[in-house]
Amino acid sequence: MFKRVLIANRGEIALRIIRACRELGIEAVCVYSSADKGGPWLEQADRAICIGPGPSKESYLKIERIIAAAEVSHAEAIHPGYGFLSENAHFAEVCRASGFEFIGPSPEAMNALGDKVNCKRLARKTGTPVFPGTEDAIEDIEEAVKVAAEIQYPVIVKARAGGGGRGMRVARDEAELRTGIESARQEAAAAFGDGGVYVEKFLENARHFEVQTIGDKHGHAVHLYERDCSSQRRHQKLIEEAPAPGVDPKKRDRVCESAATLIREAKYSGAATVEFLMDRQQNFYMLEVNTRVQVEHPVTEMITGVDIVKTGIRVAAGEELPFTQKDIHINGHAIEVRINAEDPDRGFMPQAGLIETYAAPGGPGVRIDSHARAGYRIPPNYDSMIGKLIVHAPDRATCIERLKGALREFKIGPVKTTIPLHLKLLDHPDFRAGSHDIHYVERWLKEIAVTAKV
Ligand code: MV4
Repeated sequence: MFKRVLIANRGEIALRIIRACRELGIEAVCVYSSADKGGPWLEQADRAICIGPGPSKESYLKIERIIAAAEVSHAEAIHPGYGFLSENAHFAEVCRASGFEFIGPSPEAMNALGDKVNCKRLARKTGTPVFPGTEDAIEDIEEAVKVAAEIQYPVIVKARAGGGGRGMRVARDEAELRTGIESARQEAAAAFGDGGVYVEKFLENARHFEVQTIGDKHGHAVHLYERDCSSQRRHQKLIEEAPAPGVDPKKRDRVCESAATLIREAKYSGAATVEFLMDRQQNFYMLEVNTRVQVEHPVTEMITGVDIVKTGIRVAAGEELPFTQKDIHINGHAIEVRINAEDPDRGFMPQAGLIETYAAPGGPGVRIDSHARAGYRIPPNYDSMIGKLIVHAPDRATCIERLKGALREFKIGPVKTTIPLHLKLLDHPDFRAGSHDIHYVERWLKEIAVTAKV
Protein backbone atom coordinates (compact mmCIF):
# COMPACT_ATOMS: atom_id res chain seq x y z
CA MET A 1 0.00 0.00 0.00
CA PHE A 2 1.06 3.61 -0.55
CA LYS A 3 2.72 5.40 2.35
CA ARG A 4 1.74 8.89 1.17
CA VAL A 5 -0.90 10.20 -1.25
CA LEU A 6 -1.22 13.70 -2.68
CA ILE A 7 -4.78 15.01 -3.04
CA ALA A 8 -5.18 17.30 -6.05
CA ASN A 9 -8.53 18.69 -4.97
CA ARG A 10 -10.29 20.76 -2.32
CA GLY A 11 -13.35 20.98 -0.09
CA GLU A 12 -15.56 18.06 0.82
CA ILE A 13 -13.96 15.57 -1.59
CA ALA A 14 -10.46 16.37 -0.29
CA LEU A 15 -11.79 15.67 3.20
CA ARG A 16 -13.47 12.45 2.02
CA ILE A 17 -10.16 11.25 0.53
CA ILE A 18 -8.23 12.25 3.69
CA ARG A 19 -10.63 10.11 5.74
CA ALA A 20 -10.14 7.14 3.44
CA CYS A 21 -6.34 7.57 3.59
CA ARG A 22 -6.43 7.67 7.38
CA GLU A 23 -8.32 4.37 7.55
CA LEU A 24 -5.76 2.81 5.21
CA GLY A 25 -2.80 4.13 7.25
CA ILE A 26 -1.76 6.47 4.42
CA GLU A 27 -0.44 10.00 4.97
CA ALA A 28 -2.46 12.60 3.07
CA VAL A 29 -0.82 15.63 1.48
CA CYS A 30 -3.16 18.37 0.27
CA VAL A 31 -2.42 21.07 -2.25
CA TYR A 32 -4.37 24.30 -1.89
CA SER A 33 -4.76 27.70 -3.51
CA SER A 34 -4.28 30.92 -1.55
CA ALA A 35 -8.11 31.39 -1.67
CA ASP A 36 -8.37 28.12 0.30
CA LYS A 37 -5.75 29.08 2.91
CA GLY A 38 -7.13 28.07 6.31
CA GLY A 39 -9.69 25.72 4.71
CA PRO A 40 -11.00 23.35 7.44
CA TRP A 41 -10.07 20.17 5.52
CA LEU A 42 -6.41 21.23 5.44
CA GLU A 43 -6.24 20.83 9.24
CA GLN A 44 -6.95 17.13 8.75
CA ALA A 45 -4.17 16.64 6.19
CA ASP A 46 -0.70 15.52 7.26
CA ARG A 47 0.72 18.30 5.13
CA ALA A 48 -0.65 21.15 3.02
CA ILE A 49 1.23 22.82 0.18
CA CYS A 50 0.14 26.10 -1.43
CA ILE A 51 0.35 25.79 -5.22
CA GLY A 52 -0.84 29.19 -6.38
CA PRO A 53 -3.51 31.88 -6.36
CA GLY A 54 -7.30 31.48 -6.22
CA PRO A 55 -8.20 30.98 -9.88
CA SER A 56 -8.26 27.21 -10.64
CA LYS A 57 -6.27 27.74 -13.83
CA GLU A 58 -3.37 28.99 -11.72
CA SER A 59 -3.60 26.33 -9.00
CA TYR A 60 -5.82 23.22 -9.04
CA LEU A 61 -5.49 22.95 -12.83
CA LYS A 62 -1.73 23.62 -13.01
CA ILE A 63 -0.21 20.23 -13.71
CA GLU A 64 3.43 21.26 -13.11
CA ARG A 65 2.62 22.70 -9.69
CA ILE A 66 0.79 19.57 -8.60
CA ILE A 67 3.61 17.32 -9.79
CA ALA A 68 6.14 19.58 -8.02
CA ALA A 69 4.12 19.30 -4.78
CA ALA A 70 4.07 15.49 -5.14
CA GLU A 71 7.86 15.54 -5.65
CA VAL A 72 8.73 17.73 -2.66
CA SER A 73 6.38 15.79 -0.36
CA HIS A 74 7.58 12.37 -1.60
CA ALA A 75 4.05 11.19 -2.34
CA GLU A 76 3.71 7.91 -4.23
CA ALA A 77 0.29 8.50 -5.74
CA ILE A 78 -2.03 11.35 -6.73
CA HIS A 79 -5.79 11.35 -6.14
CA PRO A 80 -7.59 13.78 -8.46
CA GLY A 81 -11.07 13.63 -6.81
CA TYR A 82 -13.78 14.92 -9.18
CA GLY A 83 -13.77 17.97 -11.45
CA PHE A 84 -10.45 19.81 -12.02
CA LEU A 85 -7.94 17.34 -13.59
CA SER A 86 -9.83 14.15 -12.75
CA GLU A 87 -10.80 13.28 -16.34
CA ASN A 88 -7.73 14.72 -18.02
CA ALA A 89 -5.88 11.85 -19.73
CA HIS A 90 -2.84 14.08 -20.27
CA PHE A 91 -2.61 14.64 -16.50
CA ALA A 92 -2.89 10.88 -15.85
CA GLU A 93 -0.09 10.40 -18.39
CA VAL A 94 2.14 13.06 -16.76
CA CYS A 95 1.59 11.46 -13.34
CA ARG A 96 2.74 8.12 -14.73
CA ALA A 97 5.72 9.64 -16.58
CA SER A 98 6.76 11.44 -13.37
CA GLY A 99 6.67 8.21 -11.37
CA PHE A 100 3.39 8.77 -9.49
CA GLU A 101 0.45 6.39 -9.51
CA PHE A 102 -2.69 8.15 -10.75
CA ILE A 103 -5.57 6.99 -8.54
CA GLY A 104 -8.02 6.27 -11.33
CA PRO A 105 -7.93 4.64 -14.75
CA SER A 106 -4.93 4.41 -17.08
CA PRO A 107 -4.83 7.19 -19.70
CA GLU A 108 -5.63 4.50 -22.31
CA ALA A 109 -8.81 3.37 -20.53
CA MET A 110 -9.77 7.00 -19.89
CA ASN A 111 -9.47 7.79 -23.60
CA ALA A 112 -11.28 4.63 -24.66
CA LEU A 113 -14.34 5.52 -22.54
CA GLY A 114 -14.08 9.33 -22.33
CA ASP A 115 -14.45 9.72 -26.10
CA LYS A 116 -18.15 9.12 -26.67
CA VAL A 117 -17.82 7.72 -30.20
CA ASN A 118 -15.19 5.18 -29.07
CA CYS A 119 -17.22 4.42 -25.97
CA LYS A 120 -20.41 3.76 -27.97
CA ARG A 121 -18.50 1.50 -30.36
CA LEU A 122 -17.18 -0.58 -27.44
CA ALA A 123 -20.65 -0.59 -25.85
CA ARG A 124 -22.22 -2.03 -29.04
CA LYS A 125 -19.59 -4.78 -28.95
CA THR A 126 -20.17 -5.67 -25.27
CA GLY A 127 -23.98 -5.58 -25.45
CA THR A 128 -24.44 -2.39 -23.45
CA PRO A 129 -27.61 -0.79 -24.85
CA VAL A 130 -27.09 2.46 -26.80
CA PHE A 131 -29.29 4.82 -28.82
CA PRO A 132 -29.49 4.10 -32.55
CA GLY A 133 -27.59 6.67 -34.62
CA THR A 134 -24.42 7.28 -36.63
CA GLU A 135 -21.72 4.71 -35.84
CA ASP A 136 -18.84 7.14 -36.28
CA ALA A 137 -18.24 10.85 -36.06
CA ILE A 138 -19.99 12.60 -38.96
CA GLU A 139 -17.77 13.01 -42.03
CA ASP A 140 -20.50 13.65 -44.55
CA ILE A 141 -23.66 15.60 -43.64
CA GLU A 142 -25.69 13.68 -46.26
CA GLU A 143 -24.84 10.43 -44.48
CA ALA A 144 -26.10 11.92 -41.17
CA VAL A 145 -29.31 13.10 -42.90
CA LYS A 146 -29.85 9.53 -44.16
CA VAL A 147 -29.33 8.01 -40.70
CA ALA A 148 -31.70 10.57 -39.12
CA ALA A 149 -34.40 9.66 -41.66
CA GLU A 150 -33.96 5.99 -40.74
CA ILE A 151 -34.13 6.44 -36.95
CA GLN A 152 -36.68 9.29 -37.36
CA TYR A 153 -36.79 12.70 -35.75
CA PRO A 154 -36.29 14.06 -33.15
CA VAL A 155 -32.55 13.37 -33.09
CA ILE A 156 -29.72 14.93 -31.11
CA VAL A 157 -26.28 16.06 -32.29
CA LYS A 158 -23.58 15.52 -29.69
CA ALA A 159 -19.87 16.31 -29.43
CA ARG A 160 -17.72 13.17 -29.17
CA ALA A 161 -15.46 14.97 -26.67
CA GLY A 162 -18.30 16.65 -24.80
CA GLY A 163 -19.93 15.86 -21.52
CA GLY A 164 -22.41 17.23 -19.04
CA GLY A 165 -24.61 18.70 -21.74
CA ARG A 166 -22.16 20.92 -23.62
CA GLY A 167 -22.10 20.86 -27.43
CA MET A 168 -25.55 19.27 -27.91
CA ARG A 169 -28.31 20.25 -30.40
CA VAL A 170 -31.77 18.71 -30.69
CA ALA A 171 -33.08 18.54 -34.28
CA ARG A 172 -36.75 17.98 -35.10
CA ASP A 173 -36.39 18.03 -38.89
CA GLU A 174 -33.76 17.92 -41.61
CA ALA A 175 -33.22 21.71 -41.69
CA GLU A 176 -32.56 21.76 -37.93
CA LEU A 177 -30.21 18.81 -38.32
CA ARG A 178 -28.11 20.60 -40.95
CA THR A 179 -27.75 23.78 -38.88
CA GLY A 180 -27.41 21.74 -35.66
CA ILE A 181 -24.42 19.80 -37.00
CA GLU A 182 -22.70 23.03 -38.04
CA SER A 183 -23.24 24.85 -34.75
CA ALA A 184 -22.46 21.79 -32.59
CA ARG A 185 -19.22 21.34 -34.56
CA GLN A 186 -18.17 24.94 -33.96
CA GLU A 187 -19.06 24.85 -30.29
CA ALA A 188 -17.24 21.54 -29.79
CA ALA A 189 -14.12 22.73 -31.63
CA ALA A 190 -13.99 25.89 -29.49
CA ALA A 191 -14.78 24.13 -26.18
CA PHE A 192 -12.86 20.86 -26.54
CA GLY A 193 -10.45 21.41 -29.45
CA ASP A 194 -12.26 18.56 -31.23
CA GLY A 195 -15.10 19.31 -33.63
CA GLY A 196 -16.17 15.66 -33.94
CA VAL A 197 -19.94 15.21 -33.59
CA TYR A 198 -22.38 12.31 -33.98
CA VAL A 199 -26.14 11.90 -34.20
CA GLU A 200 -28.50 9.66 -32.24
CA LYS A 201 -32.20 9.31 -31.50
CA PHE A 202 -33.45 11.93 -29.02
CA LEU A 203 -35.50 10.66 -26.07
CA GLU A 204 -37.93 13.04 -24.36
CA ASN A 205 -39.00 12.87 -20.71
CA ALA A 206 -36.42 10.29 -19.72
CA ARG A 207 -35.05 9.32 -16.34
CA HIS A 208 -31.34 9.50 -15.59
CA PHE A 209 -30.04 6.14 -14.38
CA GLU A 210 -26.32 5.71 -13.73
CA VAL A 211 -24.48 2.53 -12.81
CA GLN A 212 -21.56 2.66 -10.38
CA THR A 213 -18.79 0.30 -11.39
CA ILE A 214 -15.31 -0.44 -10.13
CA GLY A 215 -12.47 -2.42 -11.68
CA ASP A 216 -9.00 -3.54 -10.67
CA LYS A 217 -5.74 -4.10 -12.57
CA HIS A 218 -6.27 -7.88 -12.65
CA GLY A 219 -9.17 -7.92 -15.09
CA HIS A 220 -11.97 -7.86 -12.52
CA ALA A 221 -14.87 -5.42 -12.63
CA VAL A 222 -18.16 -5.33 -10.75
CA HIS A 223 -21.14 -3.00 -10.58
CA LEU A 224 -22.46 -1.54 -7.34
CA TYR A 225 -25.96 -1.05 -8.73
CA GLU A 226 -27.37 2.29 -9.82
CA ARG A 227 -28.37 5.77 -8.81
CA ASP A 228 -31.28 7.84 -10.09
CA CYS A 229 -30.08 11.39 -10.71
CA SER A 230 -33.11 12.79 -12.54
CA SER A 231 -33.51 15.72 -10.11
CA GLN A 232 -31.36 18.28 -11.86
CA ARG A 233 -31.33 21.88 -13.04
CA ARG A 234 -29.17 22.94 -15.99
CA HIS A 235 -27.19 19.69 -15.75
CA GLN A 236 -26.43 20.34 -12.07
CA LYS A 237 -27.74 17.46 -10.00
CA LEU A 238 -29.73 18.39 -6.92
CA ILE A 239 -30.91 15.05 -5.49
CA GLU A 240 -29.46 11.58 -6.10
CA GLU A 241 -30.80 8.30 -4.81
CA ALA A 242 -30.08 4.60 -4.84
CA PRO A 243 -31.60 2.31 -5.91
CA ALA A 244 -33.64 3.90 -8.74
CA PRO A 245 -37.30 3.73 -7.68
CA GLY A 246 -39.67 1.30 -9.40
CA VAL A 247 -37.19 -0.44 -11.67
CA ASP A 248 -37.84 -4.06 -12.59
CA PRO A 249 -35.18 -6.18 -10.80
CA LYS A 250 -34.42 -8.30 -13.88
CA LYS A 251 -33.96 -5.24 -16.09
CA ARG A 252 -31.81 -3.66 -13.39
CA ASP A 253 -29.52 -6.68 -13.19
CA ARG A 254 -29.20 -6.86 -16.96
CA VAL A 255 -28.23 -3.20 -17.46
CA CYS A 256 -25.94 -3.11 -14.41
CA GLU A 257 -24.12 -6.23 -15.60
CA SER A 258 -23.74 -4.72 -19.08
CA ALA A 259 -22.08 -1.68 -17.47
CA ALA A 260 -19.63 -3.89 -15.56
CA THR A 261 -18.82 -5.79 -18.78
CA LEU A 262 -18.15 -2.51 -20.59
CA ILE A 263 -15.54 -1.33 -18.09
CA ARG A 264 -14.01 -4.82 -17.84
CA GLU A 265 -13.56 -4.88 -21.63
CA ALA A 266 -11.94 -1.41 -21.45
CA LYS A 267 -9.41 -2.85 -18.95
CA TYR A 268 -10.55 -0.13 -16.59
CA SER A 269 -9.30 0.16 -13.03
CA GLY A 270 -10.85 2.40 -10.39
CA ALA A 271 -14.35 3.81 -10.06
CA ALA A 272 -16.40 4.63 -13.16
CA THR A 273 -20.01 5.57 -13.73
CA VAL A 274 -21.89 4.39 -16.80
CA GLU A 275 -24.73 6.84 -17.48
CA PHE A 276 -28.02 5.77 -19.07
CA LEU A 277 -31.34 7.28 -19.93
CA MET A 278 -34.38 5.12 -19.14
CA ASP A 279 -37.72 5.51 -20.94
CA ARG A 280 -41.23 4.84 -19.57
CA GLN A 281 -41.05 1.18 -20.66
CA GLN A 282 -37.75 0.84 -18.77
CA ASN A 283 -35.59 0.53 -21.88
CA PHE A 284 -32.04 1.73 -21.28
CA TYR A 285 -29.69 3.71 -23.52
CA MET A 286 -26.12 4.52 -22.57
CA LEU A 287 -25.15 8.20 -22.66
CA GLU A 288 -21.52 8.37 -21.54
CA VAL A 289 -19.04 7.08 -19.00
CA ASN A 290 -17.62 9.26 -16.22
CA THR A 291 -14.07 8.12 -15.52
CA ARG A 292 -13.82 9.43 -11.96
CA VAL A 293 -15.34 9.09 -8.51
CA GLN A 294 -18.57 11.12 -8.53
CA VAL A 295 -20.06 13.63 -6.12
CA GLU A 296 -22.97 11.26 -5.45
CA HIS A 297 -20.89 8.14 -4.69
CA PRO A 298 -22.05 8.11 -1.00
CA VAL A 299 -25.60 6.90 -1.79
CA THR A 300 -24.06 3.80 -3.37
CA GLU A 301 -21.78 3.35 -0.38
CA MET A 302 -24.79 3.48 1.93
CA ILE A 303 -26.82 0.81 0.10
CA THR A 304 -23.94 -1.56 -0.70
CA GLY A 305 -21.62 -1.07 2.29
CA VAL A 306 -18.67 -0.69 -0.09
CA ASP A 307 -16.26 2.18 0.59
CA ILE A 308 -15.74 3.36 -2.99
CA VAL A 309 -12.94 5.81 -2.21
CA LYS A 310 -10.93 3.31 -0.16
CA THR A 311 -11.45 0.61 -2.76
CA GLY A 312 -10.29 2.99 -5.50
CA ILE A 313 -7.05 3.63 -3.61
CA ARG A 314 -6.54 -0.11 -3.01
CA VAL A 315 -6.92 -1.06 -6.66
CA ALA A 316 -4.60 1.79 -7.70
CA ALA A 317 -1.98 0.27 -5.39
CA GLY A 318 -2.36 -3.00 -7.31
CA GLU A 319 -4.61 -4.92 -4.92
CA GLU A 320 -7.39 -7.11 -6.27
CA LEU A 321 -10.99 -6.08 -5.66
CA PRO A 322 -11.81 -7.41 -2.17
CA PHE A 323 -15.27 -8.63 -3.32
CA THR A 324 -16.95 -10.25 -6.31
CA GLN A 325 -20.33 -9.50 -7.87
CA LYS A 326 -22.17 -12.06 -5.76
CA ASP A 327 -21.05 -10.23 -2.59
CA ILE A 328 -22.86 -7.04 -3.66
CA HIS A 329 -26.45 -6.58 -2.50
CA ILE A 330 -28.82 -3.64 -2.17
CA ASN A 331 -29.61 -2.83 1.45
CA GLY A 332 -32.40 -0.28 1.91
CA HIS A 333 -32.54 3.12 0.26
CA ALA A 334 -30.31 6.19 0.32
CA ILE A 335 -30.86 9.77 -0.85
CA GLU A 336 -28.32 12.57 -1.12
CA VAL A 337 -29.08 16.26 -1.41
CA ARG A 338 -26.44 18.74 -2.44
CA ILE A 339 -26.16 21.67 -0.05
CA ASN A 340 -25.13 24.52 -2.32
CA ALA A 341 -24.42 28.05 -1.16
CA GLU A 342 -26.85 29.49 -3.71
CA ASP A 343 -30.01 31.55 -3.55
CA PRO A 344 -32.78 29.69 -5.39
CA ASP A 345 -34.94 32.84 -5.16
CA ARG A 346 -32.37 34.82 -7.14
CA GLY A 347 -31.63 32.50 -10.02
CA PHE A 348 -29.42 30.24 -7.90
CA MET A 349 -26.88 33.04 -7.46
CA PRO A 350 -23.72 31.73 -5.74
CA GLN A 351 -23.31 33.00 -2.17
CA ALA A 352 -19.70 33.56 -1.18
CA GLY A 353 -18.94 34.78 2.33
CA LEU A 354 -18.83 33.88 6.00
CA ILE A 355 -20.87 31.04 7.46
CA GLU A 356 -21.87 32.29 10.93
CA THR A 357 -24.35 29.58 11.86
CA TYR A 358 -23.77 25.93 11.13
CA ALA A 359 -25.81 23.35 13.06
CA ALA A 360 -25.71 19.90 11.49
CA PRO A 361 -28.36 17.21 11.88
CA GLY A 362 -27.72 13.72 13.26
CA GLY A 363 -29.46 10.52 14.24
CA PRO A 364 -29.69 7.07 12.68
CA GLY A 365 -28.78 6.81 9.01
CA VAL A 366 -27.68 10.45 8.69
CA ARG A 367 -24.32 11.19 7.03
CA ILE A 368 -22.81 14.56 6.18
CA ASP A 369 -19.87 14.92 3.83
CA SER A 370 -18.87 18.56 4.20
CA HIS A 371 -15.86 20.75 4.82
CA ALA A 372 -18.02 23.61 6.09
CA ARG A 373 -18.47 24.83 9.67
CA ALA A 374 -19.27 28.02 11.57
CA GLY A 375 -16.51 30.52 10.88
CA TYR A 376 -15.73 29.14 7.41
CA ARG A 377 -15.61 31.75 4.68
CA ILE A 378 -16.77 30.40 1.31
CA PRO A 379 -14.35 31.67 -1.36
CA PRO A 380 -15.89 33.00 -4.58
CA ASN A 381 -13.56 31.04 -6.87
CA TYR A 382 -15.02 27.52 -6.92
CA ASP A 383 -18.32 25.72 -7.22
CA SER A 384 -20.96 26.48 -4.68
CA MET A 385 -21.41 23.02 -3.13
CA ILE A 386 -20.53 23.25 0.57
CA GLY A 387 -21.61 19.77 1.50
CA LYS A 388 -23.83 16.78 0.98
CA LEU A 389 -26.46 15.37 3.27
CA ILE A 390 -26.96 11.65 2.77
CA VAL A 391 -29.67 9.65 4.50
CA HIS A 392 -30.07 5.88 4.61
CA ALA A 393 -33.25 4.04 5.65
CA PRO A 394 -34.86 0.64 5.14
CA ASP A 395 -37.17 1.89 2.37
CA ARG A 396 -37.69 4.94 0.14
CA ALA A 397 -40.69 6.41 2.01
CA THR A 398 -38.85 6.28 5.35
CA CYS A 399 -35.75 7.67 3.69
CA ILE A 400 -37.64 10.71 2.38
CA GLU A 401 -39.17 11.41 5.82
CA ARG A 402 -35.82 10.97 7.56
CA LEU A 403 -34.19 13.30 5.05
CA LYS A 404 -36.87 15.95 5.55
CA GLY A 405 -36.29 15.77 9.31
CA ALA A 406 -32.55 16.14 8.84
CA LEU A 407 -33.04 19.12 6.49
CA ARG A 408 -35.25 20.84 9.08
CA GLU A 409 -32.51 20.35 11.70
CA PHE A 410 -29.80 21.70 9.37
CA LYS A 411 -29.27 25.41 10.10
CA ILE A 412 -26.82 27.34 7.94
CA GLY A 413 -26.70 31.13 7.79
CA PRO A 414 -26.62 33.90 6.88
CA VAL A 415 -25.55 32.54 3.50
CA LYS A 416 -28.49 31.22 1.51
CA THR A 417 -28.46 27.51 0.67
CA THR A 418 -30.50 24.96 -1.25
CA ILE A 419 -31.88 23.47 2.03
CA PRO A 420 -35.37 25.08 1.75
CA LEU A 421 -35.58 24.12 -1.94
CA HIS A 422 -34.86 20.47 -1.11
CA LEU A 423 -37.66 20.43 1.46
CA LYS A 424 -40.08 21.47 -1.29
CA LEU A 425 -38.68 19.10 -3.93
CA LEU A 426 -38.96 16.12 -1.58
CA ASP A 427 -42.72 16.85 -1.35
CA HIS A 428 -43.19 17.13 -5.11
CA PRO A 429 -45.85 14.58 -6.11
CA ASP A 430 -43.79 13.25 -9.05
CA PHE A 431 -40.70 12.77 -6.89
CA ARG A 432 -42.70 11.10 -4.12
CA ALA A 433 -44.27 8.75 -6.65
CA GLY A 434 -40.85 8.02 -8.14
CA SER A 435 -42.31 8.95 -11.54
CA HIS A 436 -40.22 12.11 -11.99
CA ASP A 437 -38.12 12.75 -15.10
CA ILE A 438 -35.06 14.85 -15.93
CA HIS A 439 -37.18 17.95 -16.58
CA TYR A 440 -39.50 18.04 -13.56
CA VAL A 441 -37.34 20.39 -11.45
CA GLU A 442 -37.09 22.99 -14.21
CA ARG A 443 -40.79 22.62 -15.04
CA TRP A 444 -41.70 23.12 -11.38
CA LEU A 445 -39.35 26.12 -10.95
CA LYS A 446 -41.05 27.77 -13.92
CA GLU A 447 -44.50 27.07 -12.45
CA ILE A 448 -43.70 28.56 -9.05
CA ALA A 449 -42.07 31.60 -10.68
CA VAL A 450 -45.35 32.24 -12.56
CA THR A 451 -47.44 31.73 -9.41
CA ALA A 452 -45.21 34.12 -7.45
CA LYS A 453 -45.87 36.89 -10.00
CA VAL A 454 -49.70 36.80 -9.70
C1 MV4 B 1 -29.69 12.85 -24.40
C2 MV4 B 1 -31.01 13.24 -24.09
C3 MV4 B 1 -32.02 12.69 -24.84
N1 MV4 B 1 -31.75 11.82 -25.85
N2 MV4 B 1 -29.47 11.99 -25.40
C4 MV4 B 1 -27.49 15.76 -21.31
C5 MV4 B 1 -26.17 15.61 -20.65
C6 MV4 B 1 -25.45 14.56 -21.37
N3 MV4 B 1 -24.83 13.67 -20.44
C7 MV4 B 1 -26.46 13.85 -22.19
N4 MV4 B 1 -27.69 14.58 -22.06
C8 MV4 B 1 -28.82 14.19 -22.69
N5 MV4 B 1 -28.65 13.31 -23.71
C9 MV4 B 1 -30.48 11.50 -26.11
N6 MV4 B 1 -30.22 10.64 -27.11
C10 MV4 B 1 -31.22 14.14 -23.03
C11 MV4 B 1 -30.11 14.61 -22.33
C12 MV4 B 1 -30.42 15.49 -21.22
C13 MV4 B 1 -30.17 15.10 -19.90
C14 MV4 B 1 -29.60 13.87 -19.60
C15 MV4 B 1 -29.36 13.50 -18.29
C16 MV4 B 1 -29.68 14.36 -17.26
C17 MV4 B 1 -30.24 15.58 -17.53
C18 MV4 B 1 -30.49 15.96 -18.85
C19 MV4 B 1 -31.08 17.21 -19.12
C20 MV4 B 1 -31.31 17.57 -20.40
C21 MV4 B 1 -30.98 16.72 -21.46
